Amino acid sequence: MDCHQCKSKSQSCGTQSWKLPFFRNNQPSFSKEVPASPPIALVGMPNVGKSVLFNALTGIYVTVSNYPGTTVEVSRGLMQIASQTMTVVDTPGMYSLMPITEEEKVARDLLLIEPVTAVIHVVDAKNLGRMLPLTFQLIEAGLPVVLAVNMMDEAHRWGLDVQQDALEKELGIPVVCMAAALKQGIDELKQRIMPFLPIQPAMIPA
Ligand SMILES: Nc1nc2c(ncn2[C@@H]2O[C@H](COP(=O)(O)OP(=O)(O)OP(=O)(O)O)[C@@H](O)[C@H]2O)c(=O)[nH]1
Ligand SMILES: [Mg+2]
Repeated sequence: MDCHQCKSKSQSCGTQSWKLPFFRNNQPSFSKEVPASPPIALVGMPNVGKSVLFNALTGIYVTVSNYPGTTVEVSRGLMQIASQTMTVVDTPGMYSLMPITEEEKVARDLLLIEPVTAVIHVVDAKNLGRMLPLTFQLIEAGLPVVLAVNMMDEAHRWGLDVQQDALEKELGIPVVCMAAALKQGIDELKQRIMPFLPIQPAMIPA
């Protein structure tokens, strides 16, 4: 069996695997042993809907623990995407990659010190101008960013719209317009994350 982490042909490269508890019959069937691929990280300013999106993507097996050496809580959960089980991490709200608070430092460390498979930058569609500078910082840091323009329901109520294609072209990254609280755009978001996954769908035996 190939190791998903280091691509070696050996049985084990020493990377960590999660052993999951048994699930009830009516719950989606995750493989019991999850490859320790780097997580997909949800980042963004406070109050933009990261945790609502985290719950919409995961919700089956979630752990909450303090980030090592801090009192900052970090939630990790599992998401099923293209037949793969990926870890999703919900980071504390951050305004910039140059941290001021302990929460921001944890969010920065989760992105820049630990490896990530993809970074979902969640922004409030009503305040794009205020939030895009962090998108640029994430892109400049070389991170694999997908922009989730959330709260489109409220933006529409305010008479605002977002030109998804134009934004995507300008930024050069995938952009998804969504309303996480209404579970709108979740499937499209998963589709746009797929190219970043360690194993592409075509490589998974039927
Ligand atoms: N109308 C609307 N409200 C949303 C949407 N997504 C999230 N919310 C609301 O926005 C508020 C903040 O959501 P959270 O998920 O707690 O935001 P967060 O980014 O995790 O905030 P921090 O943890 O403080 O950084 C909540 O009241 C949500 O119900 C959405 O798509 N539409
Ligand atoms: Mg939150």
